[in-house]
Amino acid sequence: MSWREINFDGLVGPTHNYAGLAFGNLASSRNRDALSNPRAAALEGLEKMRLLMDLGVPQAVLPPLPRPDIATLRRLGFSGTDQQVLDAAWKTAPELFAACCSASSMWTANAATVAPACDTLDGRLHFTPANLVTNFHRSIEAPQTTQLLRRIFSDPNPFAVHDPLPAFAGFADEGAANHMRLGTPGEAGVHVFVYGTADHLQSPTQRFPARQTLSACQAVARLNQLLPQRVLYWQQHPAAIDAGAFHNDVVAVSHHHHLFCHEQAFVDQANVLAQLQEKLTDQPLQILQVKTADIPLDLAISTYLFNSQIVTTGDGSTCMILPVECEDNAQVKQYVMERIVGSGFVQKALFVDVRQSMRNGGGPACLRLRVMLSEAESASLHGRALLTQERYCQLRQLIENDYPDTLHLDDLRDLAQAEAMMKVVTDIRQILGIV
Ligand code: SUG
Repeated sequence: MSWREINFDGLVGPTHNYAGLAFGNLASSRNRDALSNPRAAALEGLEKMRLLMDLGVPQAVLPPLPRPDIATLRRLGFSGTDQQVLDAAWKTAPELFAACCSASSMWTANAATVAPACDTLDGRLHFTPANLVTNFHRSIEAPQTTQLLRRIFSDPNPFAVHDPLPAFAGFADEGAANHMRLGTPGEAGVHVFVYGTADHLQSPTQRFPARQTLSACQAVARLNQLLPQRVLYWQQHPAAIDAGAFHNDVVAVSHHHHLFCHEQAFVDQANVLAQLQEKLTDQPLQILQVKTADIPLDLAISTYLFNSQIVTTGDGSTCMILPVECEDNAQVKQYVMERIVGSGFVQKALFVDVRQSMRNGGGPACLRLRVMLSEAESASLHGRALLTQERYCQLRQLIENDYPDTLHLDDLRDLAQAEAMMKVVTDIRQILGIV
């Protein structure tokens, strides 16, 4: 049986904007209130998907969630006609209005934690959607993402989509961004869960919140039916979180037997890496740890060096997809060419422009959820989420025709504009056969 890792990228939604909603995410705070370009943002994301498809890496698309989320505003007590709801929220609670307009579901690395069937006790592919309770605008994604995953992975024989963990700070969960699955596709892998705090009432950080708890990681491992002896729990280094690495995938990325991380990514790093090496016995692990002396944390975070994708391309080689910000910085570019490619850690490095998403703290790896599927499971997917040349053209045309070029939040106060944005999402779902 052949297995393949499919990247499910979130297509950027037409309400993409900069509202400064994510405390601890430096880019989000810095770009608060900047004018956004939804059309450019969606095209950047789509071009990244096409690049991967052209490299022979299976690629799929998750549609954006409909925004503005008027139903959530009603749950918060705004009433009257839809126009009155939008007006009242805008005037009296602009931060709630902004939260309900956010296109944050684009960062599908936070959609769920995934366990492939080859790793689970019941031989099914498991998803636990993330509750994202640390940030309100993200927490409202959870039920809608659950529904979406249940639509695409609807066959209960090969797939299980759980409910998100209970919405409690002690179970704060941010999904695959804090999880790494290492090993050969189709064979029992090792699952590394990375938490920010073991006690939600006493964070080890000084400056920024730790978004993932140990209790959440343990619950997800149980739900996803992982063998306890194939699971590791590592603590993210508080210094990394305080420097702006609000998720593990800002300081580390893995793929099969590759692990690329900053030397300040984890607490007790030498030990935890040795534990991983011990568990992963089928093939030697290739670890590249970047030294602070070569790339300090703040430079790693401003360029998003670690928010790269490591992929196996159609010809079997390993390629790293990095944000163009890494190419623009001479020090980081030199590191990439000499130490990452030059050392043979990967065969190739390609840089992609996802600047619109980067301004909200979302790099190439944030935009994708990896799902490892057997051939039979791929055939059971509902709809047309897999990207093809035809789907690419349809999506590109829709974005060019229907997405706003620029957007400021107050544009969405107007119900006609808000409804036009929701209609775009419906049309995308139609293209993807997810209705
Ligand atoms: O949760 N930004 C997202 C970025 C998520 C990146 N994902 C990963 N690292 N996997 C967040 O901080 C900003 C929205 C705003 O400010 O308008 C935001 O939600």
